[in-house]
Amino acid sequence: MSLIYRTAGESHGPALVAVLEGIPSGLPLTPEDIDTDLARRQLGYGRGGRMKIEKDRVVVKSGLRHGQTLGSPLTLEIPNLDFPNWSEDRMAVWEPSGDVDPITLPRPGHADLAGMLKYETDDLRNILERASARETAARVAAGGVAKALLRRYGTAIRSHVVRIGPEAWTPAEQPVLSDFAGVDESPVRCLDPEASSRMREAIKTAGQSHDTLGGVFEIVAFDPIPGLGSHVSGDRRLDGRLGAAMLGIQAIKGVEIGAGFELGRIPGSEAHDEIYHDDARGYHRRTNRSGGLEGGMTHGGPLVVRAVMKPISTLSRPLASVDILTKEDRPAFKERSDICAVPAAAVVAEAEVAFVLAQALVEKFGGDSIGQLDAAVERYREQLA
Ligand code: EPS
Repeated sequence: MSLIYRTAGESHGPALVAVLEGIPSGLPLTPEDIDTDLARRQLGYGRGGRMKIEKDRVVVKSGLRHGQTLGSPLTLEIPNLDFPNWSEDRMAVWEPSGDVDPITLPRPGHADLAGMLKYETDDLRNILERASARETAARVAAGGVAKALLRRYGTAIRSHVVRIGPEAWTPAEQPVLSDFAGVDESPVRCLDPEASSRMREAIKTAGQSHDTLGGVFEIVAFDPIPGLGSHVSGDRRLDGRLGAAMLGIQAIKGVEIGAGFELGRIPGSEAHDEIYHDDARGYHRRTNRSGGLEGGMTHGGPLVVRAVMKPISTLSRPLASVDILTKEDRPAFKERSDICAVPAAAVVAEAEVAFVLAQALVEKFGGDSIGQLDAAVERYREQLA
């Protein structure tokens, strides 16, 4: 059995839910393993009014007893505290008591228009409620469980923002684990204080001009077990699986692993990470242009993934659109939204990277209980030593 998750839930519906299957029995979990990341996802300069309403906390509905997983499907629910404001009319689950105006002005860049054509609706709310990035709260909850599993085997996952709109900051050297200690204190989750202020200003300026901003973030997984993923088939290469996981996040339009697109510019003599060995460290590298993956497998060095998020498509000064009922030219509709959610997207991407690694871990080592998994990992580590 491999490890899978599914989410369900609408942005202004009763709740968001994640169901995970394949977590071995006996994994200890605490509420903090999930709630800490849920709270981190709500942060970041440039979020909208919704984040003042929601206090995302997990309610576990199945799969856990006395703080340990049972090996059965784990159901994680995050109630939408805003739902009572929508439950009678716009998001009534059953027939509403009065009329509800449909939304008919699709936003360029959003799922609205393609979704309306595909799902045969003339109320765009039927599409946008699920397309909303509010869904990522459920992914982060699932990622909290994956992180707890990985932590047991010494892997830690961190993220930082390296660009917001025109303002960029790239560290001179690949950051180490301790560099991330204060990253959540930055209003934009950037490791450099001076760049943080520039990024914050850029968001403020965008907000003042009724605009939105995207950006770039980087995820680093420290000390992955070597040999996760496989070179033998395309769908088992971790590069592809991580790419798909990143591009499956709302508004993500590009992904790089390690030096990424830069590798197209430099010669082979500068593009690879030379191999060394000593007794203390075993095999190691002095550079990490591969981003920790060779042949689609972890080699044990830090796994580095970067992704770009496009600017949010809900604009308070809307772009040109067409009314889907009358076909008249009209500005797109406005909905309460964020100016910039790149810092939050980085937290979501941590969860996705964690899930891909946890999946690869469970595939490689198997076992239905955590004791069986521990024993298999231990045997493998002895083989590597
Ligand atoms: C939210 C993400 C954004 C917010 C949403 C909450 O979703 P979207 O992708 O639809 O812009 O706008 O909040 C609201 C929909 C609202 O009512 O303010 C999130 O990350 O929780």
